[in-house]
Amino acid sequence: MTDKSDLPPFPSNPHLAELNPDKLYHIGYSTDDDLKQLFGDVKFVCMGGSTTRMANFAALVQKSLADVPGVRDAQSPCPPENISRSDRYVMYKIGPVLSVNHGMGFSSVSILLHEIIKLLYYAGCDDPVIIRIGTSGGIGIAPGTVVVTKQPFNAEIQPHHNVIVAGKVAQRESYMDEKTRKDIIACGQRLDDVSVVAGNTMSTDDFYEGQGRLDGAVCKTDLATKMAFLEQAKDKGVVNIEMECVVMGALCHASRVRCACVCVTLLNRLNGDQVNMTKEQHDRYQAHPQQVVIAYMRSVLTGEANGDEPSAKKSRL
Ligand code: R2B
Ligand code: URA
Repeated sequence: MTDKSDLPPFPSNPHLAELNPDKLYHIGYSTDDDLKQLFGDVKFVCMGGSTTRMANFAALVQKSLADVPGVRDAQSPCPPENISRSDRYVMYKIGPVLSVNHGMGFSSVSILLHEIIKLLYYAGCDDPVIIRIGTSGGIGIAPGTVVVTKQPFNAEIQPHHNVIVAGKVAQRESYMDEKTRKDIIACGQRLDDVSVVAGNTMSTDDFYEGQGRLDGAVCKTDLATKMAFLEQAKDKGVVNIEMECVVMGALCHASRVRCACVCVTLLNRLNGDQVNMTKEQHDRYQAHPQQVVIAYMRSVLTGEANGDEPSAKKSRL
């Protein structure tokens, strides 16, 4: 049972104080569980679209950070087991690292984040950070490049998120944590064979028409319009397109949780729409953000890269 009496008010929803229990339906936990005991040591929530990628990532974290206190001392089974209690999302815990999948697109990532942010709050986690490790389409940069997002943009190339709340469109600010981004980039730049850049990221709720592709089942646009769209995004500093970042930036900013988005580009959209790559190449590219984020987590957990500076925007969860 979670003792809510010690917790500060939740910053973005006063109604939560009245809920007893609060059921986190899509991950299968609730405040009837002792969330502090189960998740109170979580410092990093790493999330990505696919279930398999996040299972593999959990095993990689366990192996790569085996010497790091916290991870080393955690009583994790080998390989880590899925502790999600629902089949909507998978969830693995390796000491202070939670590895979860978020599916594809706004609604899937948003449902997961509402519940993960509440979980972190009820567990009393100290300044946790949520990091998306994913894939994207690049604009004018080489495939395989890792982009750490500066400013998220929506599919209209605007730097905010539009969400429909009870039948009305609400505009929400969407931000990434600046210090976290800089720390991640610094760690990534020390790795051989991985190119890491900072840039703006556009999120769309559709892979095909939303991203200006001409290869979906339905297409009512043309090459010139698509190229103008991509060029306009590029002029605003957008270097990659994916399907979750702007939502993560909005929900985390409103709830005062730090977040970062670390995505590899699979193709250069200025050259085409189809993702044409071998499975080996896909696996190799997909590993790049994981390597960068593992290097970052190592630096935080060992206190080496940050000089133990407090983070710029300390989460109040
Ligand atoms: C990147 O890749 C997925 C679409 O293929 C989507 O989840 C995203 O953001
Ligand atoms: N993921 C996306 O959302 N878009 C791409 O072009 C590639 C991966």
